[in-house]
Amino acid sequence: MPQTSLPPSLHDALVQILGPSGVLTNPADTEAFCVDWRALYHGHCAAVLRPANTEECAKAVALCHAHNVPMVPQGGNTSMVGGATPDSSGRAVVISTTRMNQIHTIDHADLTMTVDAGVTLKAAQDAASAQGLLLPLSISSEGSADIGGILATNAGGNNTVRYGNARELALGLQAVLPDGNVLNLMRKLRKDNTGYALRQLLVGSEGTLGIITQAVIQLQPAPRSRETALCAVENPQGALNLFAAFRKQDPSAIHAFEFMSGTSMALVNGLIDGATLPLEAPAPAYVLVELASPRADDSLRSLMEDVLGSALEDGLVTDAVLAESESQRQSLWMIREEHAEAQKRAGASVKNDVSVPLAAIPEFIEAATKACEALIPGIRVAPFGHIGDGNIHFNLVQPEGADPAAFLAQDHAMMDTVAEIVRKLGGSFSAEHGVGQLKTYMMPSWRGGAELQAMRRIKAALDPQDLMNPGKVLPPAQA
Ligand code: FAD
Ligand code: 2HG
Ligand code: ZN
Repeated sequence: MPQTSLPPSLHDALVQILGPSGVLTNPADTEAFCVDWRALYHGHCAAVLRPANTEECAKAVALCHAHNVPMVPQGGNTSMVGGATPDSSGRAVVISTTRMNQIHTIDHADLTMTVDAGVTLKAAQDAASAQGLLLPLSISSEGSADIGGILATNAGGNNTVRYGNARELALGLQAVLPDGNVLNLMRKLRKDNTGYALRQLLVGSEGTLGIITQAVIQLQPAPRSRETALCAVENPQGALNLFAAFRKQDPSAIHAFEFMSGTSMALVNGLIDGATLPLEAPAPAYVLVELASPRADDSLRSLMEDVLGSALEDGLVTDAVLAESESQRQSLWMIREEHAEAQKRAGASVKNDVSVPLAAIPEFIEAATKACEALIPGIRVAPFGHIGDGNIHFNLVQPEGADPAAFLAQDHAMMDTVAEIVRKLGGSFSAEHGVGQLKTYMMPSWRGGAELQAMRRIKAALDPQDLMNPGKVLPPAQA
């Protein structure tokens, strides 16, 4: 007998559609799908459904809809906001996209890739790269996060500064709506003004309006030259001044411009094997800058050397190292990409994935640091992030030796303290990770009035039974 709360007739019908390996009910098999990457949320599910294509997905969704069973779409399960974790009731099914994993075509004329939702971002990047092309979105979780997940969350990451968020890359999309109907928007058009932008509505909807099953992603020519440098700076203002210096010379050359505080860098150096700081001495803050171009010439090298040369002379940069090989480049990136993992190893942390206008970043970091240190003595304020986009991961790590649960019990106090400073500076409480279940409580005060009402109406129109990822993004109606 399957261990599930699904009615036997529904279970059998799902097995008919998806095959026995497409319907997991054994808790040992479903457990990993019910906990998030940070292990903040532990849910339960009636089953994990694993459709292999859009048609199977649509049939499974139609059946769940008919039986009033809530559905939680899940890709790589790397959400930072508990977006893909079911609640504790055990009523929902998780619909995992990992078996929808075909790369269909790479089109050199249109510079696009047609791909299933369950293809990991890394597999899609590698396929593009093998054909001399670039899929211009990069995040540290790209080995697990998949195309459906990155579109559903409108992921940002390291190359947003040059190419925009996932939304800007999605030319076409296919999705299964909450009632099982298939919305086919798989067009490859760069111009198509024919009514409401449903594709853009699905992007960033965090699984609450439907399950993305395929997409057409825009590609770029692969870079043929790259220059990468790690720089020590005195403070966030120094990082911004350096950004302005590069931007003044050639904004299109900047492929990544990442900020790391001294505290967050020290955690990486201390907790991640091989992540040694390749500079003379620790600094208050760092920038990882990458320039790239489809041209194979040495103009990028001159650009990097000119800007860094002046910055070193002026004292804006106090030390710098340039990657001299691909392996050195990867070592520099590893230091940046291990920030999330290092903070996970350092104990409990509270994440504030915020954005503010660029000019307000120094004031934001200074004010928020002071406020959080006053709130919790010994707290380790460890900001880093995509400073070129105005997006700072203003993360707060528990005091050394503190009780993680006691620290996390104050998460709303910390989040609200930071958010109020962000609000005053005209920013957003969630820049790239989304709302999920972690931040729904913030929606009424940040997106209240007509904005939240419009969102609720859209949700009610497409999902009147509230079956698709309930409890995510939108707070309960009375809130
Ligand atoms: P999941 O975690 O499985 O799901 C995320 C949300 O999307 C959930 O609400 C889920 O219900 C929904 N969803 C998933 N698949 C579908 C689908 N096919 N159709 C509809 N809804 C779906 N994010 C950034 O933006 N930038 C970063 O730099 C970044 N770095 C990260 C680094 C690490 C180490 C980790 C753990 C996370 C990071 N993230 C980052 C957050 C996360 O990886 C991204 O949000 C990613 O886009 C999620 O993809 P996923 O496939 O894992 O989605
Ligand atoms: C990153 O930029 C991710 O590395 C993770 O968005 C951020 O750990 C975080 O808060
Ligand atoms: Zn990020």
